[in-house]
Amino acid sequence: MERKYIREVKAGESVFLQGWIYELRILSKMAFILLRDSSGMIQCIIKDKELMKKISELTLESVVEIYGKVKKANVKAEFARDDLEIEVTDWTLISKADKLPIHLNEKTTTTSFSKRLDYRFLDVRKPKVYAIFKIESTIMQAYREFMINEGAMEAVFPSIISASSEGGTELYALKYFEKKAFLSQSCQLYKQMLVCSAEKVFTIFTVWRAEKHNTSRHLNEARQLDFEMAFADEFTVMDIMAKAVQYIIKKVMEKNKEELELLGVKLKVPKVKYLTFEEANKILKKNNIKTETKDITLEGEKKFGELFLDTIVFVHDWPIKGKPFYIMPKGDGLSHGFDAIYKGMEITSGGQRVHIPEILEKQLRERDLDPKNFKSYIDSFRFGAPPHAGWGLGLERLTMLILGISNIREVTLFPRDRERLTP
Ligand code: AMO
Repeated sequence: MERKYIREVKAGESVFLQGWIYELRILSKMAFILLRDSSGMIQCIIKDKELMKKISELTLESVVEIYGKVKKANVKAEFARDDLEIEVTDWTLISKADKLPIHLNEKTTTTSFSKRLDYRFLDVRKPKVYAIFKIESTIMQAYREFMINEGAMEAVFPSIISASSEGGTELYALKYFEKKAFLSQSCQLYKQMLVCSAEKVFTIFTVWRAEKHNTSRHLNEARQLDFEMAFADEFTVMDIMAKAVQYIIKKVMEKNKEELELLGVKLKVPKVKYLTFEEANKILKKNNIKTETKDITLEGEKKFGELFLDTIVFVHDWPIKGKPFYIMPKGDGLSHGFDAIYKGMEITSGGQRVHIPEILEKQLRERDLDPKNFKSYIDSFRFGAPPHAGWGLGLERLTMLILGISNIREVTLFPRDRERLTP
């Protein structure tokens, strides 16, 4: 008999199911199993004397195969299908689970977050945790879809690099045979090199930042949704970024209705607002929020979340002092760089890039970086380089903000932070 997923079963049919035991209640003459597979959960009832004989072998999270008849029912168990149950005609234990180190069924007891992360491979079996990663999967798929529809080319870039792309202090150094190398902080230099041929480029890229502080919004290993486009300035790509995020959120609303309901999240497709850095700071001052000359403070980002609900706030005309060497200067101390703030947090940095070698060299020197270490990158703009612009959007930041989750580790399957290197 062909295996059926729990989501597919219909009243009246005989089915063969495979899955994990989420809940187990053994009475003297019958047993109730809540069986879970990747598609859902269903109540299974064992009544037959023969089938009850070895029932004590079963443990929570053991893997079983169940044959049974699907019956209409009115099931009250949380997470399980409420309309159907299985009358078991046969079952087999496939893989017995040891005593669980964390509670998956948190009806009465909860587990600390740190311990949950120690056993993340089990933690992800909890319906609400699983829902987060299903949504994150939709976010990545929707991003790909959007970019493919835009006519962008997906590319992969190296994760071992020879020089910093985002400032020297946050690098993980490693030995590369006789040379010194680093883990990539971004694919910035490479996406720019490719955009000079491919015009529109995107990738989902893992970045490593050796930031020492442990905060609820930083990871030492994070993912970025990157985009780069030729013959474009910052305004062209801010518009594309807004549309990408709107598309992603629409897809999550469409594809993850059940997960959003499970997590109690009501989503809205965000509006878009554009502010210059100066306008942004005026608004903050008016609201008694401290401002800085080359960045928006965390408090400021938070304030924008309150003032502009469900809105992507683009702050452009950013001071060049506050932007990396690859951002195009605009004169008057300003730049073609921008940040995007959504629900009170920066989700994206981007801008028009420098495609003129002399300006690049000057900006590198101004930041105490040696142009010699960037030779191949600078050279790539000597052979016909169009003006171009792009951005990097934090995947985990976007996921946590969409879901209203306050700690970035909750939306990271196997987070890497100051303390955590396993699992
Ligand atoms: P930036 O360093 O601002 O820009 O990163 C872009 C976005 O990536 C996310 N992000 C992080 N998320 C979690 N933990 C971290 N440590 C972390 N660092 C960054 C944030 C951030 O807004 N190359 C440029 C982008 C570009 O101009 O194309 C860059 O990396 O959401």
